[in-house]
Formats: sequence, C-alpha cells, structure tokens
Amino acid sequence: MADPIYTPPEVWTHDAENGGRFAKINRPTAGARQEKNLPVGEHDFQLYSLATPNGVKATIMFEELLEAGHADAEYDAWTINIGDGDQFGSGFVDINPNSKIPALLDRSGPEPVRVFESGAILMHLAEKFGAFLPTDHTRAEVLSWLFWQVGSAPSIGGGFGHFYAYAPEKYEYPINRYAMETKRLFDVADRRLGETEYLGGGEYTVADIATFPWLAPFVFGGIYNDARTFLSIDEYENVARWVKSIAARPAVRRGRIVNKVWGEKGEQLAERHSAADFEGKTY
Ligand SMILES: N[C@@H](CCC(=O)N[C@@H](CS)C(=O)NCC(=O)O)C(=O)O
Repeated sequence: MADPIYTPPEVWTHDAENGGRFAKINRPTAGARQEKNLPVGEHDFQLYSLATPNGVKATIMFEELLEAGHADAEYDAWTINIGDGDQFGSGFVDINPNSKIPALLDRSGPEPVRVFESGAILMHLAEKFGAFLPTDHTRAEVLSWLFWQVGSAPSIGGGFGHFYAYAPEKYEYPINRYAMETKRLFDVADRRLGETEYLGGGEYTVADIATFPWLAPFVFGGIYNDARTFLSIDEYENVARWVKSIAARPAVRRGRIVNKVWGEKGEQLAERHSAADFEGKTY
C-alpha cells in the first residue's frame, strides 16, 4: 500500500512496481520495444486496433462508409492486443509513434499514408470519401464537437475510469475531481442534444461517430464497474435518446464487435477482412 500522504521527491523516477492494471505496460519512454512486423491484407485500408472506445470509432466509420455504398472503403482490421504490449512492436510504432490504437495504413494513393489518432483517422476517411463531414457552413460546428470529444476522452478514461476502476487504491480527491468533470461533460452533451438531433446539428457525422463509443457504455452500463449508477447517468435523457438511436444503426452494431477479443464468443470478431466475417455473429 502506498503512503496516503505523498510528498513528491525533487526528481521523479519511474517505479515499475507501483501497481495498477497498466503498471507492467506503461513506461515513461516512447519507441519500439521489440521487432515485430504487422500483418498486411489485401485491401487498401489496413487498420490496427482493438474494440475499445477509441478503437471502435474507426471500425464504426468504416462500416458506415460501406453501409453508405462506398465499396472502396473495404478494410482489413487486425487486433493489437494492448494488454500484451503489441503497441510497442516496431511495425506498429512505425505507423503510430505514440503506441496507441487505433492506427491506420492507407494504401489507396500513390504512396502509403499512415494515420494515427482516432480523430485524424475519422477526418482522413471523411475527406477521402466525402461523407459524414459537411463541407458547408456547418463543418466548423461538426469539427468543434469532434475535437471536443478527442480532448475530453482523457478526463473520462485516464481520469475518472483510471482512478475509480483501475487504480489499486481508491483516493477520494482524484475520484471527486474526475467524477465532476465526467458529469460536466455529460451535461455539455445532454444540453446540446436537447437542442439538436445530433452533436453537429441535424446530420449524423464524425462527431457522433467519435462520441458514441465513449458515452454509450455509461448509458448501457458495463464500463468502469458500476459507473452508470455512481455518476447517475440516467439523468441525461437527451444523451440516452441519442445513444439508443445510434446503437440501432446496422453499421454501428457491426463496428462495435470488430477487433473485440473479450465478452461472449459470438460477439467477438478479432479480425475483419470482409462482410462475410460477420456471418454467425451476434451484434
Ligand atoms: N488520443 C488517442 C488515444 C488512443 C488511446 O488512448 N488508445 C488506448 C486504448 S483506448 C491505447 O492504445 N492504450 C495503450 C497504451 O496506453 O499503452 C486517440 O484518440 O486515438
């Protein structure tokens, strides 16, 4: 047990034994830790990911593009098991120097292009296919909500989720701080969704695709122990209306199981290479 009253030393040093779910994986340095090539499939788009809230943003986007008739959006999705440290393999680090999923290799142009950061992946695909990102005066509003989401996620995941669910000891100060911030963010979304059908306005866009995977598990339960009860998530009725309508979209239902390697076997799709991979799956 750590001392509940911590006096920071003059110079911080890394203690790999400090406990916590990610203690064995996280280090204060970047770069590859082992040589490991990435698998490559036949499609233009190679996605390296996992079905976490940040990961499913990308798989939902691909499935939405395919659902909308963009046949060129076919993709291979490969599992990066972050618990096993796959994000530190040399091939993955070449695509994302920040060692976090999702990461994309786009081979549709004259030269392969790497894209990392979920928001950048959504924008890249939206611009490439001319879909889910308006080009008129509403574009700025959509991008504002997209960047709001990407900027907010660390307070919800790395802040609230980490201290409430993952930290080896529960401390009131960080749990209070991030519970307050997470509830404030839900209130921001709830007020907006009381005014407009979707976050960016009247249309379903990349802003909704980015935000849904983070808010839905709180509404349905199942993330960070019983965070739904702890944070009184049922208060946010407009968020619940929006989450339920997006969850019913066929592309969203498919995208949520791609690169999933936990839960019910029938709801897992570790790798996705074609539409046929969903056959026999529950989603
Ligand atoms: N800002 C990044 C965050 C990505 C991120 O945090 N990914 C997590 C999984 S949800 C990850 O790969 N964690 C592995 C690690 O921290 O080593 C994005 O939006 O793409």
